[in-house]
Amino acid sequence: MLPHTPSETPPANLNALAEDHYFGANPPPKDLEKHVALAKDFIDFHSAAGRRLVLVTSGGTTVPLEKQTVRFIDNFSAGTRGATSAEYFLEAGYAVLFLHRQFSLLPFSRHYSHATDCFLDFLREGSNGSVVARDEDAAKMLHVLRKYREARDKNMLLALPFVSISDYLHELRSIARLMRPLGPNGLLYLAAAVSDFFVPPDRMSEHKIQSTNAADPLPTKSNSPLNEPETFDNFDSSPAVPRSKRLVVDLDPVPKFLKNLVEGWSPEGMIASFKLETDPTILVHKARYSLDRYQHHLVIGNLLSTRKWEVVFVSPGNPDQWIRVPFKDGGAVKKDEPVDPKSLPEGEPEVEIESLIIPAVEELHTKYIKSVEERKGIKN
Ligand code: 9Z3
Repeated sequence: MLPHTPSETPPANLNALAEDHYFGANPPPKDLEKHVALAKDFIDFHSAAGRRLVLVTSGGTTVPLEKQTVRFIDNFSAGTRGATSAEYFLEAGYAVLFLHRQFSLLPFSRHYSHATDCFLDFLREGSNGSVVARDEDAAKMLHVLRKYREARDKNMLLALPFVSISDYLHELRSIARLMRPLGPNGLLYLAAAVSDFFVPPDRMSEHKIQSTNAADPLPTKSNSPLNEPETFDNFDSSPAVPRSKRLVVDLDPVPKFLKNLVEGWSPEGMIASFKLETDPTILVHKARYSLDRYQHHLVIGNLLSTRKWEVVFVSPGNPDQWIRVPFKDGGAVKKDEPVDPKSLPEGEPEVEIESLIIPAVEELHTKYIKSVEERKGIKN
C-alpha cells in the first residue's frame, strides 16, 4: 500500500477563477449552441418522465498544435468502453446522452465498424439488386438493428460529437448544467480519455507550423539568422539536427475540473469517473486519491493492458470491489489485486466487461438516489 498523501484541493474561489480563465481563453466549439439545444430537449423530455438519464463520455480528446489545425496530439482510445457501456445502460432503462469523440465507436454500429471487419463484409447482393445481410450474420444484425431502432424511436439515445480537449470541456460543462433538473436521477459516467496537457491559445500558432524557413522573408543584413540571439538552449540536443529544424512542444496542464463538476455544474447527479493507469502498483492508490480529492461518488480504475478483463470500483465507505470477466485459471487470481496480464488468455474476453460494470453502477446509483431522497426527507 502506498502512503496516503493528503489531498490538496485548491479553495473553491481558485477553482472558479481557473474555470473563468480557461473557458474565457479557449473558444467554444462552433456547434455548442446547437448541441445545447438538442441536449436540453432530450434532458427535459426524460426529466419530465422521471426517468434516469446517464451522460456517457467516450473516446479520446485531441490537443491541437495550431489554431488552423493540421497537427494535433491524440491518445489511443477508440471509445469501446463508452459505446459498449451506452448499450448496457439502455438495456437497464436509462436514457443515454452519448458525448463522444467524432468518428470513435458508437453504440450498436460499433459491432460493424471495426477495422478488421468492415461493414461491407457483413453484406451481400440479394435478388433484384437488393443488399442483404450475409446469412451467417443476419440474426445478430437484426437483433442489433432492432435494439438501435428501438432506442432511436423512443428517443432514448442522443449522440453528440466533440474533437478537441477544449471542445470536450465546453460540452461537458454545458450539458452537466442542463442535467440539474434531473436531480439524483442524473448520472455522469466519464469514460472519455481526457488529455492532461494542452497548448494554451496564447502560445498556439495560428497557421501550420513550418518545417523549413522557405516562407520567411529573404534575409537582410539586420534580420540575418546570424544576428539572432539564441533564445532557447536545447542543451541535450543532437548536433546532427540544427535547432532551426526542431519542434519543441511546450504543454501546460489541463485544469482539473472535476471539483467544479461536483460542486457547481451538476451538484445533485451521481458522478462516476474512470482512472486509467499502466502501472498496476499505483492504480488503486490513484483511484482513491482522486475520490478523496474531488469528493464524488465512484472511481472506476482500469489498467491499459487489462481493461477489458477487470476494473476496480473505488467508492466512499466501501471496500475496493474488483469486477472481472470469468476466464480459465481466473480462480487462481488474488481477489484484491490486479491480474497479471501474462495469465490472461489470448484475444478478447467472451463476455463484455461492461455487462458486469453497468449493473454494479446501477446498484450504486439506486443507493445514491435513496440517500439523497432520505436527506431531503429529513430536511423537509
Ligand atoms: C478510461 O479509463 C476508459 O476506460 C478507457 C477506455 C479510456 C481506458 P477504450 O476507449 O478505453 O475502450 O479503448 N477512461 C478515463 C481516462 C481518463 O482520462 N481519466 C482521467 C484520469 O485518469 C480522469 S477523468 O486522470
